[in-house]
Parts: sequence; C-alpha cells; structure tokens
Amino acid sequence: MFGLMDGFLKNDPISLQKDILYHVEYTVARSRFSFDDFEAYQALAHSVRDRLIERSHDTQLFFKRKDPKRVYFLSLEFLMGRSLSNSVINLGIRDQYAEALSQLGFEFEVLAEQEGDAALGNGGLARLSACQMDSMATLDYPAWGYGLRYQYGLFRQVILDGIQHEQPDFWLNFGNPWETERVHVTYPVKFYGTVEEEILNGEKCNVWNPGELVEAVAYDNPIPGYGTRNTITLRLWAGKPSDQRDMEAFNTGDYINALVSRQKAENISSVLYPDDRSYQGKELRLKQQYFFVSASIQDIIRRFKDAHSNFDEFPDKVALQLNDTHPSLAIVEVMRVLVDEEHLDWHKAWDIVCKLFSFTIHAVIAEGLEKIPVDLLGSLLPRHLQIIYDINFNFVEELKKRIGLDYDRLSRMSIVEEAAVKTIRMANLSVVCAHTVNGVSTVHSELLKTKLFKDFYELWPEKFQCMTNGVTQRRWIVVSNPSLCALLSKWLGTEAWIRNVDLLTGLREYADDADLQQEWMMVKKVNKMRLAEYIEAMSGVKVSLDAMFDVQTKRIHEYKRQLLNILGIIHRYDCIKNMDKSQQSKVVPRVCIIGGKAAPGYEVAKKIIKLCHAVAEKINNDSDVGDLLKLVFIPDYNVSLAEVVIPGADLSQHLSTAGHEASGTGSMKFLMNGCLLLATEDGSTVEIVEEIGAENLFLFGAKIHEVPELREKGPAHDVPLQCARVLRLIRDGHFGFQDYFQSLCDSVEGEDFYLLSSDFGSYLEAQAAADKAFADPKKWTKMSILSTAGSGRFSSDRTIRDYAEKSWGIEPCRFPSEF
Ligand code: DL6
Repeated sequence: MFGLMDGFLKNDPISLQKDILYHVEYTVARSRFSFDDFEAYQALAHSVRDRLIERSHDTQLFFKRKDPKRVYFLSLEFLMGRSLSNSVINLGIRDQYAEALSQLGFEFEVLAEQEGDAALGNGGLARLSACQMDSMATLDYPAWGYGLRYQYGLFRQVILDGIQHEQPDFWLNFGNPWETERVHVTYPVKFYGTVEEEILNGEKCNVWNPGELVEAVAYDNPIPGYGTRNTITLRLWAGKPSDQRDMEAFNTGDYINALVSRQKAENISSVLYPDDRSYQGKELRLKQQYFFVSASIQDIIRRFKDAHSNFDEFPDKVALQLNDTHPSLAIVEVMRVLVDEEHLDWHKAWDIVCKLFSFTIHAVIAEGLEKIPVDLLGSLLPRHLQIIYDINFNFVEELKKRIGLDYDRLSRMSIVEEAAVKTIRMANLSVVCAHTVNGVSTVHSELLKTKLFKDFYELWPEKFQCMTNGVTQRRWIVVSNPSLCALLSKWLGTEAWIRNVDLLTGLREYADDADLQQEWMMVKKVNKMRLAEYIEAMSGVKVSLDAMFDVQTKRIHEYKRQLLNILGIIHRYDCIKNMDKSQQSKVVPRVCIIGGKAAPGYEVAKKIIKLCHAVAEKINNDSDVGDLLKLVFIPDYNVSLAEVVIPGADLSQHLSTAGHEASGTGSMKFLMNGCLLLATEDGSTVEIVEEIGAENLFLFGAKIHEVPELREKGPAHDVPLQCARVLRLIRDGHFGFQDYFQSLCDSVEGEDFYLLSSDFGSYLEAQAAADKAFADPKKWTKMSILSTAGSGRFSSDRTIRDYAEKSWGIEPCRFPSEF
C-alpha cells in the first residue's frame, strides 16, 4: 500500500533522473534532448524543490496537529547564499543526484556553480540569521522566519582602477526556483492618514484611517533540516498594489496617477539598505520595517486564531524574536492590534505583549542604535506614535516609583529622546518590553550590562542574557569543505558530528598522530589549490601553494582595521626589500587575501580598498619579492565565495579594536575549517580562547579595558618607528595616489581613534609568531586540528538550543518518520 508517511517522491537515481528531465521539458520548457548547464541547473533545482515542498507540507500539517508553541524569527536581513548543495545535503540525497546527473552527462558541482547568491542582507547579522534558520530546522523546532523579499539584494561590488563601484544585484532576473509565491497569502498594510476617536459598543476607541494601503504578498522559502524530515519556512514579503484602493482611484478617473501609485507599492520591498550600521531617519527604511512587521504579525495572529480564541493563550503559543531593533515596531503593532482591533484592555494587552518578545542586539556602541524622528513616525504611523507615547508614559511613571526623580536617569531611559530632533529610541522600547535582552558573546553581553543598557540592567538584571553566536557546520564544513567532512567522519568513526558538533572534541586525542596530520595537510592543500585557481582566474596572480594563505574577509570598516593589515603588509614588503638573498631564504612566503564590501557612502572604507589595490599592484609586480609576498583583493565577496576562501585559508585575521566587535562569526567558520586565527581579544574571540587555549592562536593588541586610557593619550602618543616608516612610504607616493591617501595616514598619526599605531608593535609580534609556527608544519597542523576540535561551542545548534530553552520556551516537534 502507498505509505503516506513516505511521501510521493522517490529518491533513487532513476527516479531523480526522470524528475529532472520532466522539469527540463515542462518547467524550463526546453527539449529533454537538448539543454545546457543553466537549464539543467534550473530543472535540478525544481526537482529538489518538489521534495522540499512535500516535506514542508508534512511539517506544517504536523505542527498544526500538535499545535506547539512556535517561535517567529523576525529579521530584516537574511544572507542565504546558494540553496542547491545545502538542500540536497540536508535532504541526504546529494550522492543520488550526482549519480543521476552523471548518467545524463552533467556534473553536480558544475551545475551548482550556475546558481546565484540570495544576498538579502549586509553582513554578520544577516548571515547569522541564515545559520540560525538551518539550526532551527535541524533541531526540529517549530519555527518560522519572516523577512523582506528585496528585489535588489546587496549590491555587486565591481572594482575599477582599485575603486569600488556598486552595481545592482538582479538576483531575480532568471527567476528563483526555490521560492513559492503564495498568491492567497496577502495582507493589507496601512500607512499615513489620521486617527479618530470613535465610540464602538459604548466604548471609546481609536480608529486609524490610512492614507495609503499596500498589499503584502508572501513568498515561501523552504529550509530543510539535516537528518530530519522537518522543513521549516522562511516567509518573505513583497509589496504589491492594493486593488481595494486602486479601484477607487481608477473610478475617479485618475488613470495615470493610479498606475504610478501602483508602482510605488512595489518599491517598498525593492531595495536592501546597503549600510550595516546606519539607517537613521529614512522614510523608506521605516516603511520597510513596518511593512514586514505588519504583514508578519497579521499572519501570526491569523495562525493563532485558527486554533484559539482567547488571547490569554497567545504567549503560550507564540514567541517573537527581534533580530536587532529593525523589527521593534512589532511590539507596537501587537499592542495596536490587541487594543484597537481585538478590544483588549490596555493593561491586559501590555501584560501579554511583555511575555512575547525576546530581543537580541548586535550593536556595540550607542551611535549604532536606531532612533526614529518623531515627525517621521507620526506622519507615517500616527496611531503607533500615540501608542509609543502611552507605553512610555506608563513606563516612566513606573520608573519614578522605582528610582525616584532622578531626571538624568529618567531621561536616559525614556523611550522618547527630547533632543533638537525629537526621536524614538527603538532599543529602549525593545528593552522595556522584551522579557529577555540578549548579547551575542560574553564580552558583548557584559558591555550591554555595564555600558549600553547599564540603567536598564540595574532595574531588571534578570532580563539580560548572553547568547553567544554560532554558525552552522552543515554549510561551513559539509557543503563547503567536503574533503574535511570525509576526514572528520573517518577519524571520528561517525557522521554524527554533523548534528552533534561537540563530537569534534574527539579529534584532540589524535592531534599528534602522524597519519591524521598527513591527511589533514592534504585536505588543506586540496582546498588551497581550489582557492589558488580561483585567484588566478580572477586576478591573473599566480600564487604558490607553499605560501601561508593569510585571509581577512569581512565588511570594510575602520574598526575592523583592514588598514592595520595593509600597513603590516607594507612593513613585510619593506623588510623583504631590505634583505639579502640569504635572509630572504628564511622568510615564510605569504599570500595575503583581503575581501569585503564598503557601504556605498563610506568614503574612508573605499579609500582603504583603493590602498589595498595600490599596494598589491606594487608588490605583485616586484621581482625582488617574487613568491615571498603576494596581495590579492577578492572583489564582490559573498557567501558562495566564502565557501571557497574559508576552507583554503591557513591564517585568518580578526583585528577589530577591542570593544568594537559584538561577536564576529567569520572567525567561527575559519576555526571550524582548521584555520588559525590572528586576533584581538574582542567579541567571541575571548570564548574561542577558552575553548582552544591561547597557545593555539595568535593574540595581540590592547584589551578592552585599556582602550579608553590609550584613547585619552590621543594624538600625543608616540607612533612606533616601524609604523611611522610605513606611513612615510605611503605619504611619499611609493604606491602612487599620494594625495588621496594622506587622510588615511593622518587618521593613524593624528587621533588614532582605532588604535592602529598603538597596536602596531604587538600586531607585528603576533605576525612573527605566526610565521614561526608555520615554519614548523607539525606544530602548525596540530594547532589547526585543535582549532577544529574546539569549534563545537560555536555551532549555531548550540546557540539555538540556548535560545529555545532560555528565551523562547519552545520544544522540538519532530515529524515522525525515517526522513
Ligand atoms: O551578531 C551577528 C553580528 C556580529 O557577529 C558582529 O560582531 C556585529 O557587528 C554584527 N552586526 C551587524 C549589523 N549591526 N547592527 N545592527 O551585522 O552582528
């Protein structure tokens, strides 16, 4: 008999082949006798998608039947990258697909390269969201992700003469085989207009008459778990004109303007803001935030009401996770719905709302926290502004009872900031309402308590928690480093580490084993070859596999100190130039790799990119230096490039000025791949040191508590000779563009806010220690093995379990089948 629990689709190579050919013929509409790689990829993706859809239906039906408490993960950014390899690996059918394709004359890897990246986010926060979705699915949590379906994701970085240019990312041009448009899942979202007090059933209530109505339509993206049939959903909203309003406009005869306003609706979700720190005061950004929040909350309430009628049960069934302040309007929106639409008493509604939200903050400094000008908020969302004022009034009254009339503190804690431009502090709103406030590393969580939210911590210490970030080993080892994956399974005698990454500690006992070391080095070599081929194809620079591959890839920011790296490279170059041949023969050869995007309006970051290119041009063409030093900049660094770069790295640099990186997650991916870290004691590095021991990485630089005093010394402090010499070379035009780079040098020799000059000496010492260790392959390989072995704590599986238990109060809900 047909086993319903098994689903319709079969996964043997012959069935997969049939499915692929079916999709070539009927979905891609090409002849099954003649199709190219891209068409084969599309057909393959549709056949995988069929399997995902089936599992996703099963999962949703199962959740519906069990009705567990669900978590809704609200994030304006998800950096998903490619889906194909990840999906087939999580479904457990990669080899079957590879066989099916090879019989058709195609190679799985070649087709996988046809896929573009889904880049609906900027950097750390966005990629973290993607990793966490993978873990929520794998650990069988009843979870949904909600976000925006930007038509243009993060810009493409094109480098012309060393200068970054931004080009649009037309990622949907050839369609997106992974998503399903849910034409029937649409919600109206209101903007502008006025609020009137009306009497309804003898009660006073506020009625919002909107000035603009936009429809949100759902696009569902399946997220398969590994080793489970559970497949959860990332639901992304796109803007669509509202027919309701349009018909009125068309009826009044304003045909052209009615069409133009239809176009405007689509603009809401058209573009991702490309700056990962500052969104202050932009109307479109605020519209995007409310649009996604309103649609998500309507969807969540609709699902709750399908099974429940009493809102007292809402917090038992719903946990809402705010990924930074970007979705914080959700707090106000739930209040509005409960009070204005469900007619709950204000205090009862507030009581419910305060049980729903947990809030994770990803910023370190107060300037990074979002503030919305009151005028802007009041015009776009008039009812929400009233609600915020009421929340704030009640909060401040309560606060006065607790702390008395300490006006300075009251004004610091108020949700409303009374400055020249009056603003709403979204972080304060979130802290007031959320039942848990999470930092993303121990260091960061302490900073929240002692600096950013000190006043709130003193009031509500029990709210504050640490949820150290993590990354998924499925993407960052199994997908991107198949050779390491096979080696780990062989030496650990099991594949179970893919779901339980703590098992990697089992490697520690073999760290000195000559056979493991040999195999470990081979794996690194294979990955270095892949990276070297990429570098040559992209830049024409040939690199030696014997050199240490030294990587710094992340968004370009002054605090991340790519400039320190470049100054160090110039110093190395200068030293090599001044050596005789016998000294040069002792130099450990390096290939320095830098990659990352600068926000389009961030001039200093763009200058740093230009400097990198100017220095690379000089070094790479200097025959005195040859293979001893190369510098390459990887343009348009994104998730799929990271999958090539990270496994091939010997050393990776994490140079943030201490106290500036909330966590950092790139370091965790490098660590998993057995890459040694050269880092400051900042963010999650502090915990990495606890796991692998300070002797297994290269630490340098000022500690967090030393930074204020060093800054105090300011411009008066001495620039070390070596640093001064490097800056002199730049100032004198050794790398060209003399005038253009003066301001970068001034920033180091002047205020030196990011402490490049004061950390320079210790940075060079750490670099020298790295050289020394690399010259001893056994030692290096042991450190590398111990890095991977100690990376288990930095899996997003651990992070998500922490959230589920300590913040969301949810339990796994696993579809009962042999997936
Ligand atoms: O928590 C994820 C990630 C951290 O690892 C980084 O340290 C932090 O800079 C980053 N923040 C952002 C954008 N910030 N905001 N808001 O990506 O979050």
